[in-house]
Amino acid sequence: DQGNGTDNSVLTKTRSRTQRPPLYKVLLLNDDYTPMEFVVHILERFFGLNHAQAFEIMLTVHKKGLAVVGVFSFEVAETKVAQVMDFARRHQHPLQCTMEKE
Ligand code: TYC
Repeated sequence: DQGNGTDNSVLTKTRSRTQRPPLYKVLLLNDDYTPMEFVVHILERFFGLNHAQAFEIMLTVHKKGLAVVGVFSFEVAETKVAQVMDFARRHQHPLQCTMEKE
């Protein structure tokens, strides 16, 4: 006791919030020209999806206009986008891939 009338039995704990790094969604956009098989190939090659998963996401993009392919740290998302855009450009397909903060 500090002898000054303060209640030493009351302890206040401040809960510290765990810091998590921001995550980024990688999005694939539809277009009228990129072949479906090419998109499936990209999803298998750069996102480690099996053929069925890749086909399903490709079809979602085709029907809805876009889909989230995966969620990653900034650096990984940036790398995936660059790999997809580079591969599409080298094959002269207009496929677009972007990222956005979750
Ligand atoms: N719409 C394209 C076609 O009919 C297929 C396609 C799917 C293109 C997904 C882009 O991200 C894409 N050939």
